[in-house]
Amino acid sequence: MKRRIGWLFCAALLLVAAGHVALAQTAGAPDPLAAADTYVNAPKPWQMWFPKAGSPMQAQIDWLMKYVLWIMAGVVGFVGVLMVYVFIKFNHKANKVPSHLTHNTLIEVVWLVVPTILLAIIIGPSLSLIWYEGDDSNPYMTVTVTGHQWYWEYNYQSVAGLDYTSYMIPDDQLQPGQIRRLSVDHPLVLPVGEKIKFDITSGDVLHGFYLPSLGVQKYAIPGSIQTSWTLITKPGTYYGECNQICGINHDAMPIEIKAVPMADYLAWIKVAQANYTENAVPPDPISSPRPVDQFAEASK
Ligand SMILES: [Cu+2]
Repeated sequence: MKRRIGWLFCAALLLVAAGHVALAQTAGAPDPLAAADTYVNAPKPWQMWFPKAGSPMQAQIDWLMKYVLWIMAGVVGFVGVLMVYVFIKFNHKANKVPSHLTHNTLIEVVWLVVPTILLAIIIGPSLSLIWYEGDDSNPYMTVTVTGHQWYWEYNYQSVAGLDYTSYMIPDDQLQPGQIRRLSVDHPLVLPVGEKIKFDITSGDVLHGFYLPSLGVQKYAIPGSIQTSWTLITKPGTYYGECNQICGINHDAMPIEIKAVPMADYLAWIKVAQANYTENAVPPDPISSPRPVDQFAEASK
């Protein structure tokens, strides 16, 4: 009897495993998101500077940040050297009789003109970048991004009915290859080389749609739509986070983007329409990190 139950149990396990494999491969078809696994742009421990730019916008932000940083380094270095010089040359011991000079036309002209030139060479590229960031005209497609406590919802305006939620994988359910606190159940899938517009809003409180490697950072504000855009240059997996303190599980709403070539994106749409739309905006998904226990803990 025991042996029979054992066999039955094994058979059931095999059936479940086979079902999972079939689901994962969607009836033997190649995974349309495979191209995104070839390059993973995720934060590293002790990382300095910005992540590697995945879009022209982030490349320009990175360039401007370093450009201003070097100008600042020059100013701070010059003022530092000047101060050390003054401390040594004009201190009480070295310079017993101070000068009573109050005006020097040349110095006054120089300290007005030089900072003006510095501000002018900073404001030029800054304004040009602000205009570039603001130009979300003529996108290939638009995705409405809605922040919720505590998950993201993606609505593809150009694909009827494609509206799904994206939850962080809880630590105890991570699979090999997934990244703790960054991987999600249903990533945002986008084609590479195309301009993608984001309409960003919120269903409850303030959230922040922040994609550091793509140069996107906008608040998600209930009752209003902020727009941004991106153009991903290379197939890969890109990550972001909600960066507006939005409640107890604020840290549990990462953004995972799978950027794939256009043909793969179109293939994925078919898979997503078949599998995602019936699960669209589930009221209580299993992978949802539940705040209930934490509230109970806090009120003990
Ligand atoms: Cu949030």
